[in-house]
Amino acid sequence: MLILHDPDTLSHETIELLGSKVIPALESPSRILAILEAVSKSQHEVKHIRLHDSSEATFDSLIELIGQTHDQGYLGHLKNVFKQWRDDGLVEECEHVLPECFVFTSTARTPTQPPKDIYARAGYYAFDMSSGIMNKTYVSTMASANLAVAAVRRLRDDQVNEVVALCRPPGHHCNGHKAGGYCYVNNAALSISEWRRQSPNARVGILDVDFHHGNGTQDIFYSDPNVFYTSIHGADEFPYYTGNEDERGDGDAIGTNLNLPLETGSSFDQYLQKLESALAGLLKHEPEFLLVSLGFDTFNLDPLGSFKIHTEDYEVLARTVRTRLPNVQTVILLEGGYVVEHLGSNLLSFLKGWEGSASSP
Ligand code: Q9C
Ligand code: ZN
Repeated sequence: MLILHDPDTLSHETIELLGSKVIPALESPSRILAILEAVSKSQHEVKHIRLHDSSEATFDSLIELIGQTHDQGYLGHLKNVFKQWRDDGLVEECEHVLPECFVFTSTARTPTQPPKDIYARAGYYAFDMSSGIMNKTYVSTMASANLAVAAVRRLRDDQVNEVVALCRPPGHHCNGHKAGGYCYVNNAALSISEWRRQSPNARVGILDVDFHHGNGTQDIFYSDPNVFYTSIHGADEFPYYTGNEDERGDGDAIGTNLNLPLETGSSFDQYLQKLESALAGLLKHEPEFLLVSLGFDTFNLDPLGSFKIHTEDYEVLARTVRTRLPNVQTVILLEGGYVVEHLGSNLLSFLKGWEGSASSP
């Protein structure tokens, strides 16, 4: 299978608040290095893409696509905040911007303008403290986003049925206005925007199998009847305030959002029952394009997840999906997964199940 990587995705390396401790973020460059190491010893084809060396036209069209989802104030913040803090002497070159105060609703109105205070802006454009911004965050985020776009171009140009993009940072927690959960640009939304450039009215399916609810992706497509979003995630886990079954979409998109929270500690058999519901929903939507948000934090040893899923289960997961939705062109984007030593084998297991099922170009 074709796997896309951009070396600039490795530059972002930040901190997070976990419990009461500020620690190096679990979402680290070593995740991608471990995957690259594993796939280099496999039959899969890894293609290195370098946004950095791309034409101005490529860069402009990327910015245009990102602008369809993310607001300009937010994007300007991502691009400039580190330098602003640096120029003001608030951080050293090797340090990180983290928010200290978030938008809250005890006032009668929600703010429509970014706050003037430079500290407050960090909280205006984020919803948690696991989305630090450092010197290279913008470069990596753009490289990651570009992989999501490049994957769709490959689907179309190479006439293949699936492409994997080793996105990093991940994307599914951020919406158009706020970073959070290690995410800065919603890569899934970008792939879909790129798909829609050629098929504006396409019916699209999103299967989110990261351990966490993809609140950002849900937000972005909540009122969009053409996009069916479904997620299997840990119940009552991060991001805590979203992911309930009663979130079903808005207006004429009611019924196109399907949340399937699963008790912490669940087995793979219990997981597969939820997967059946997810697939039934997707099949009914009849997507011409499928986006898989693939997280390996469902793995039994993951520090942030709590499902009892093992390496060989990913093969079954992938086969189950591909058998039910054969021949639908699919982009698979990497989201979370934090046991670095097992990421490679987990991905290989998933790809084995995917490729071993009925699907031919
Ligand atoms: N006590 C992704 O997997 N911290 N993001 C959670 C739980 C943030 C996960 C703390 C976890 C973000 C893409
Ligand atoms: Zn996750």
